Amino acid sequence: MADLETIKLPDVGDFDEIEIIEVLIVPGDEIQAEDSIIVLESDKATMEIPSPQAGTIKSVLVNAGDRISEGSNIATIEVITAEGKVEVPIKEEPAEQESESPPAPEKMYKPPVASPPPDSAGNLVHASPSIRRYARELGVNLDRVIGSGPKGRILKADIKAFIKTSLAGGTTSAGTGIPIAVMPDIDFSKFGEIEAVDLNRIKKISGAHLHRSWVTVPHVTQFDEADITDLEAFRKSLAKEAEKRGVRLTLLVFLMKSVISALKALPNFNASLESSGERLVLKKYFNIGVAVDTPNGLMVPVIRDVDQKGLFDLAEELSSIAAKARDGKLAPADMQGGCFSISSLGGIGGSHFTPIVNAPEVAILGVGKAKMQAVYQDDGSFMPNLILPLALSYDHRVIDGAQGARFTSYLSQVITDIRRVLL
Ligand code: CAO
Repeated sequence: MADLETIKLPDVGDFDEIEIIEVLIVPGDEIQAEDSIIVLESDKATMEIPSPQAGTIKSVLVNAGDRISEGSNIATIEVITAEGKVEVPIKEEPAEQESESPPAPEKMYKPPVASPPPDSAGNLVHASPSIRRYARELGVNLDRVIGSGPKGRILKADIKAFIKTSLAGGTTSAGTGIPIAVMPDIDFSKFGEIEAVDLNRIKKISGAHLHRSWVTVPHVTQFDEADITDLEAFRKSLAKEAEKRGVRLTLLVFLMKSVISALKALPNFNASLESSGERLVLKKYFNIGVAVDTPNGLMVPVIRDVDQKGLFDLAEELSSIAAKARDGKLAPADMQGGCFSISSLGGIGGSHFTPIVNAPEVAILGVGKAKMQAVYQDDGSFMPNLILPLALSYDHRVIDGAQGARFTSYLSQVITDIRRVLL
């Protein structure tokens, strides 16, 4: 006996109108319970929705790009009942498929990628079924292709470019024209016990972004220090007031304000270079990206209009956006519109490090952990002062070395005497 049932979107958590980025089934597919049928993209992560039952897909009621909510119809399925197996149905053509994409009626949810590496999940790759089929036909492992489409989606052109560079002597150019030898796959199990773990989606996306910035932006990092003895005393004097307001006033909010002063004094730092490399877009607004360490990896939410906000408001916003990042609830808009980023590792430890510019921004400030140091005074004595390590990485196409040093000197002066933010 076979029953026709409708598969609906179950409760997927605190989401409404969530976008389908991929449909993994076509009419005629015979699937098992728990086989993935569609892929949804929430604010920051993808979710595969499994079929609750085994059977044969009769019709697919959604398309990639649709937005659906709990209870929305996804597909109809002829389920196998206890009485017997469903008859193998005559395969239908999909009702509404992309013109290029009526996929072969083979199962699309577990693509047999040619020679996949042992850690290949295959199913987290952002690519339409037709692109998956195209890749399979050409023996391309999609895990290795960097997507240039919206949200990192892999396009046909990306596969062609991948094949081209692979054929050109096993080299890849990361889009730069610079041949780079491909890292060979090594079987590390020859040397000892290993475990291969898939990178999550956030790591894959941020990794591709960081890699692009690293190879396309000529970086220089300028190191400096700021004496935060007075600032720390001031911060502590505000601790009670902050507590009453229910916020934690950390050093970072003072640094955000100080950076705004420096951006106003040196406007080339609040800019982006057009891709032609011929024009600089100067920004008249002051949004700061803050690197947040989350269980899923690095995320950089943006705090808007920092110039117009007070310390307590900024502290509140920083803690709520950092919590949102850690809970995986950032919306794409929360990470857009940044002018300059700060990566503060001071709460963790370490001194100077070289942050990677968060392109298309042109500079980023890396902050290390402040330490008490003996500082030479004009009268010949030494005083124990609290010294904060600063590192400014910048795009040398836009910022000259002299400007870089001016920025950190100016910033250091403002941080050392925070009253200067009023200037
Ligand atoms: N020196 C000494 N102490 C510091 C400090 C510094 N540079 N920066 C922060 N601290 C102190 C804070 O003041 C706070 O102390 P109190 O409890 O006395 O107030 C304590 O360290 C903890 O601070 P915090 O890290 O929780 O808060 P924050 O506002 O400084 O930072 C956030 C918030 C979200 C930036 C931080 O939690 C974080 O995620 N940092 C990691 C960023 C990162 O991963 N960067 C690398 C990106 S590249 O891979």
